Amino acid sequence: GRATTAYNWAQYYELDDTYAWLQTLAQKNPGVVTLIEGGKTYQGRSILGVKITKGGETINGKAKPGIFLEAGIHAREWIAPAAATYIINQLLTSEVESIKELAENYTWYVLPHANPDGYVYTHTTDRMWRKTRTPYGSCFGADPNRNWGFHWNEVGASSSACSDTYAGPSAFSEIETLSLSKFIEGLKGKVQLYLSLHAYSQYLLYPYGHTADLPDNVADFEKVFDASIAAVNKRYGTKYTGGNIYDAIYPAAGASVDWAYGTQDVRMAFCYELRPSSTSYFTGFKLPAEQIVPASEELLDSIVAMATEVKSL
Ligand code: ING
Ligand code: ZN
Repeated sequence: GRATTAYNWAQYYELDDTYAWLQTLAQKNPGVVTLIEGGKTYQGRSILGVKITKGGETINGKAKPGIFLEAGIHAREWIAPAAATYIINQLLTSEVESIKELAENYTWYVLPHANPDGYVYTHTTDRMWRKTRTPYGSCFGADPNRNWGFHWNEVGASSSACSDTYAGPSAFSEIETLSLSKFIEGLKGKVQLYLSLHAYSQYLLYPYGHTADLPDNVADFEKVFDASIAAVNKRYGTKYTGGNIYDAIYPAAGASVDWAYGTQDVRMAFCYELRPSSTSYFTGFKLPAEQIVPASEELLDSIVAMATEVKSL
């Protein structure tokens, strides 16, 4: 429902509430927060996000490297957009030195809701909805994390429109992934680190999903991975595992991180599967709202470590 108190992280929000909050942030932080439209949806919504340029777009006369973060590509994984807005807020307000540096040393592109139609549907009709809402015969939606144009539909995706992992009729059949990919292409040369937030199982994953072959810079991925899962554990003892997508969870082609790494000049791309750890399918996506803050705090700890490690490569 409509927010009656100030936007906070003790509850999950509907799409419009978060979009209104993003708009307020842009108004209140001129020159620092710029609204960005990552794309459009089948039902005509905007994939709204923010570009954060704290202290300007350059550092020592050079363009700052970019960190791109998308969340909510899967509608039911509510912790992902909530953690994304938590990160936006921390980047803008934290007095903690490491977080201030994270905000000031990078240009941030954050899109909390990569699948707005699906997210709205989880609030109105079906809490367990995952896909977009494009009609395909008597079924709806393609999996927007199987629809990207890199080794599309080769493995770990379905050709049945009724499946939760439907790859779509063609690569980028979904306006959400097509328009978002065009937005990312427009950032060519600017993104050093690509992050995708999902839930659940407490995994940190890197390419590839379509093959067991490892990326050529797998040694760098492993270094960054080790530092990141050590950092996520520090505050509350939360255990993450993971590795390359294909071996660590399951073969899956057409994911956003694979496309970013495989087709763009992005050398570091990770997917977080946030809290909870493995539990039943029907409770895993319903992380209690009291856990939004701790889950997001440890995630930000992990991203601080990740950025430090990426910088030293
Ligand atoms: N898991 C991811 C999925 O899309 C994944 C796992 C991540 C696959 C990155 C490919 C690339 O199936 C969830 N829970 O969505
Ligand atoms: Zn997901």
